[in-house]
Amino acid sequence: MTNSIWNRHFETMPREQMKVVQSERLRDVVERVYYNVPYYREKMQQQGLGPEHIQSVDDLKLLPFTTKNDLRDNYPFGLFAVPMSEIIRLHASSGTTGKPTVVGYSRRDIGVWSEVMARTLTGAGAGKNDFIHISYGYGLFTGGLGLHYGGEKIGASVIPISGGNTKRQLQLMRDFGSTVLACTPSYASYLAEAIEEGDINRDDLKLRVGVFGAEPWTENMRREIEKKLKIKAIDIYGLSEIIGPGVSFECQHQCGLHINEDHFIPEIIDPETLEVLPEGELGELVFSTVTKEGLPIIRYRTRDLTRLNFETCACGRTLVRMNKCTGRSDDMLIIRGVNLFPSQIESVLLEMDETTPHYLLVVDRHNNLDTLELHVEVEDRFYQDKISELQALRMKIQNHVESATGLSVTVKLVEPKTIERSEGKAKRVIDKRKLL
Ligand code: DLL
Repeated sequence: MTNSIWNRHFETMPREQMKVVQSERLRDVVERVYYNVPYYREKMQQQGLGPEHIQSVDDLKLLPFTTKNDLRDNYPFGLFAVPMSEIIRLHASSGTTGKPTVVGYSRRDIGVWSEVMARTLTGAGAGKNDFIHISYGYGLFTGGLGLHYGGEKIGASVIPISGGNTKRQLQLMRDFGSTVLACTPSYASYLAEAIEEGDINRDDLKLRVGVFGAEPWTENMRREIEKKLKIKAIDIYGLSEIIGPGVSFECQHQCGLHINEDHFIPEIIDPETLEVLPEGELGELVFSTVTKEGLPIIRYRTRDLTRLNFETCACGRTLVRMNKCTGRSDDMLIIRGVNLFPSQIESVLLEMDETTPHYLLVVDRHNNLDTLELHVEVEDRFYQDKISELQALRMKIQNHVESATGLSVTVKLVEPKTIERSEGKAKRVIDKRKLL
């Protein structure tokens, strides 16, 4: 089961042939949005473009970009390309401000979604004999139902437990003999912690693999989860605007996430100049969906930063791979002129024995100067130490953060288990400057 491929035809297709498939599908989607979505027609007309100008994937760069704001401006259904009678599902992702982004699926779209999720789960080594414990939220968030349909498609026994009530989660995981855990990496590490403390031992569980995504996580965090839960931790990536989970997935080799590029064509652009970057360079990931009917989307700017690798993987898949995303062009904080990704702080904390990866960054501004405060949970056994030792630890963290990021930070040590745990996406930053 381990090295299976769900759709050998598309997942191992020679790259030249993939380009032909993509070009054909691109011509089709451009025609569909041009004639069915006034927003796209107007934007293309403004640039003097008609469907006839887009013949192959090489012409993709001529098309205008789409952003989250464009979706909000057309809230709720303005970018849908089929009548509402053809839409059988709606999901929405909460924005940081204002209106949510609404996405709609036709019956065929749900089929495509199940297909790409079947590839994802098969890539993780799951099959029909597995029990998939889905702790991603069910509801408007795409995580729960996305994994659900994929799990059913591969014939696994799906457990739609959704989030919440960790004690019960562990109990059912043990009683049902769950083998695959699907949740955010932060919830996986929370579960690991709950196992360390609770009545259910790791050895009472049959877990062997985790499919984790929906938020950035580092290699260090992967190692930590793999060690504590004794599983293989697989990274899965996606976003509601493109389909939900199922956009890309790691295989057993854990060396980049295979993009389902017969459905979603990736590009990497410079987020400043918006130029397409040469192969292999780091930049912002942009996707065009070429098979979606309900909400086809052209050159969607994800804000996620990564690079692409076009080499065939050891697993045999020819699908282009993206690197693990550890940052977004817009969750990047700029503090006193220095760029900071929360994942940099996480890496520092994971490398120290005395701390846990649970932290909160509080950014504020006093007298026009940015301030950065880092709240860190200390491992239980260290928290009992003398004040002078804790003081030394505080200094040590400050120094490590400073040398890793070039930023001075005020560290506040907090008691174990006092930083709020998340069952969904972790909240790591409070930026009070935005409220000014
Ligand atoms: O998070 C879909 C999803 C559900 C993916 C379950 C994987 C598993 P949104 O809520 O629209 O959709 O958030 C999308 O989350 O642009 C990334 O910034 C981030 N993200 C998703 N997966 C990963 C990942 C779902 N594996 C946004 N690594 C994306 C890093 C991720 N960031």
